[in-house]
Amino acid sequence: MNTKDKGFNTKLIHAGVFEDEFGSATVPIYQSSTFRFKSAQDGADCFSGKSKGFIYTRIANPTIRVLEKNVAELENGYDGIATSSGMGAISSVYLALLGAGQHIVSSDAVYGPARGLLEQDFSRFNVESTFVNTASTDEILAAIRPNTKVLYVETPANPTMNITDIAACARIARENNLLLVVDNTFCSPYLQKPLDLGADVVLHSVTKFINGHADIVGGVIIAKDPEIYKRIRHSMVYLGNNMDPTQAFMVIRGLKTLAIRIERAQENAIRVAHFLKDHPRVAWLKYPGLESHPQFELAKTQMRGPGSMMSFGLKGGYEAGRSLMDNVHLALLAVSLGGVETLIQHPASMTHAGMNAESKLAAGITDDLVRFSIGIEDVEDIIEDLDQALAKV
Ligand code: LCS
Repeated sequence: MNTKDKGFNTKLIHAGVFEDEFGSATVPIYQSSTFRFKSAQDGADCFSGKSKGFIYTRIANPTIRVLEKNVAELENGYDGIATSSGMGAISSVYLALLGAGQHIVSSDAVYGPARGLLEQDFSRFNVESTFVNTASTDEILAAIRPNTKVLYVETPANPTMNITDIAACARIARENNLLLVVDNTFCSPYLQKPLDLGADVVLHSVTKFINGHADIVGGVIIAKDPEIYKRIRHSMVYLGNNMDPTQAFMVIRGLKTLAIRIERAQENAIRVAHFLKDHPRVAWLKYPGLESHPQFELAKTQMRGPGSMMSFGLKGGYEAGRSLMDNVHLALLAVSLGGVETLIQHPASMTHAGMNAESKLAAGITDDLVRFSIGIEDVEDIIEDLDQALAKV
């Protein structure tokens, strides 16, 4: 079905889906590592690109292609590349777009290993990196060097909830001949479409909102330009960062409810944010849906809604936060985010523990910061759980 002119929810269900000979209502799992050629010539044609036939699952697979095409359509991109994990997506993009002697400017508050991979590993291959608060265009401009090739942005940033102006970054990227890569994990294409705002590449940890059920790990990359797409697919295939067909099936299943899950989680998050902002034990709260967020206006222009992620600190700092995390019953004390269940975690000692103390502080990942991913439970229950835990702090 051609879904190009259809609405977002219709695309979620039908984009990229092919009709098989049995009329399956859902996408079949092609759990095959390899595919038979019709003839020796057909095999040669598949390898040369003359034929579009499938060859080998690390390169491409019919089930995985459905997910890739679907997400590419949701993001208004040229095509998609599914990966084993969000880090598989990030490492494939770094490998494709950076080389020895080149430089990347990145948001300072990004998912810990996305930064660690540059600082600890790509640095060994003479790739330089600078981390700045990309919410400030001045900081970005000051960091750009003659050898800068990539501007990498996570917005809202994990876990500070800082928001970066994607359109402004796209202008900077164009003027300085850089590629703009946006990690859209915190929003999903339902809330934010970076390619429409001028980004060149968008990527996701589909482990989060896109799959949404805390039962698989995966990633996806979408490129706007065919040449860039080819470069990134090459690095995914050569690194072996591919997704597995059953994993793709699970993500396709989760993806169908993306919009209704996000609407519900966001509705809950708005209620939770209002509860927390007035609570006497809360020192600060950062949620893009509150006017107190420093980039509240920017969030309204580039995000369809404020989403369901928030960070806050308690009076009493880390000790108080730890007590809160130990006393919640409904919210799971766990890393990850974007699932149907409410999760709470402490970035400084968990997701971002790999960063050194100085970098954490500079990026605003303070010791008192507690991160909350609001799920789709009944909001009264989420608030009641928080309320009783806060009373024990
Ligand atoms: N990008 C963002 C924004 C993320 O939050 C994560 C994981 C990744 C990329 C990497 O994706 P993965 O390889 O795990 O699929 N974020 C996590 C977090 O905040 N807690 O646990 C994982």
